[in-house]
Amino acid sequence: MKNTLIVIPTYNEVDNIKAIICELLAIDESYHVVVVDDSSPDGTGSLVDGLIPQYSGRLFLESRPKKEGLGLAYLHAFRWALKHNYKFIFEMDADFSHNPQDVPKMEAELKKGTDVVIGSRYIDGINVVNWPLGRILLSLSASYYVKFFTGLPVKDPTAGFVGYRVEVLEAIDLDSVRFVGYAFQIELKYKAWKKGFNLKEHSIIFLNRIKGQSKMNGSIIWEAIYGVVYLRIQSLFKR
Ligand SMILES: Nc1nc2c(ncn2[C@@H]2O[C@H](COP(=O)(O)OP(=O)(O)O)[C@@H](O)[C@H]2O)c(=O)[nH]1
Ligand SMILES: [Mg+2]
Repeated sequence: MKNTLIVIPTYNEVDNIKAIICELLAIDESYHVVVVDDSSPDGTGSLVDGLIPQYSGRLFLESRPKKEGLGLAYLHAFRWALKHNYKFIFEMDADFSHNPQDVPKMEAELKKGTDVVIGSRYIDGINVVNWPLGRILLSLSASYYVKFFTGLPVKDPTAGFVGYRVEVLEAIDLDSVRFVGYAFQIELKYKAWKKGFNLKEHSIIFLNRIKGQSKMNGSIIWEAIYGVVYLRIQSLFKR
């Protein structure tokens, strides 16, 4: 079984993607990266394509025809990862909000037996740098809201920096995952927890992006609000 795959979903990340790939692949020879690009108009996909010869066998590009949200991009990558026999699979943003140097520390948790390791902003206070106050409050309220409705014992349920043992992704019915934004992040953690896997939060410092634009929008927030209620109700019927 191959070792560790880092999945990076991209939409218009031409200013970030090369640097993050180079930094990740320099950390450990055993790391592989797959970029799932939704045909970014800024040429992110062709930039990655051009780097592939330099990192032959360690860097992969999966291109999707249109922008459909990061959830579907991740599901595509998870199916790809399962087919290619990776042991540990990471989710990570392209924009350096997640520090590549945290990957080996989080991977060490998986090696120690954790099933899902979450790069968490909220276990040692509030470790978010340069986000507007409104976004911090939104993210923190989302955390309390998720805890209240679902009981999920995680302080940062919308975190997008996550490492999974492959067994977790095998056990979750990927076809049943229905959300695409923050709700996607909540849904996967919730489903892993409900299946009895152990989740551990690893403290990280989250930096607001310096380059490129956030793709967050009102529909992502709305999806998270009703998504949490949906997950809770669905789990009542599944008992
Ligand atoms: N493939 C794909 N990637 C996306 C999409 N939306 C966001 N992303 C990527 O998901 C990551 C997080 O998105 P970002 O805009 O930084 O969200 P924020 O950090 O919540 O503001 C980045 O790497 C984005 O390029 C999408 O629709 N498709
Ligand atoms: Mg971001």
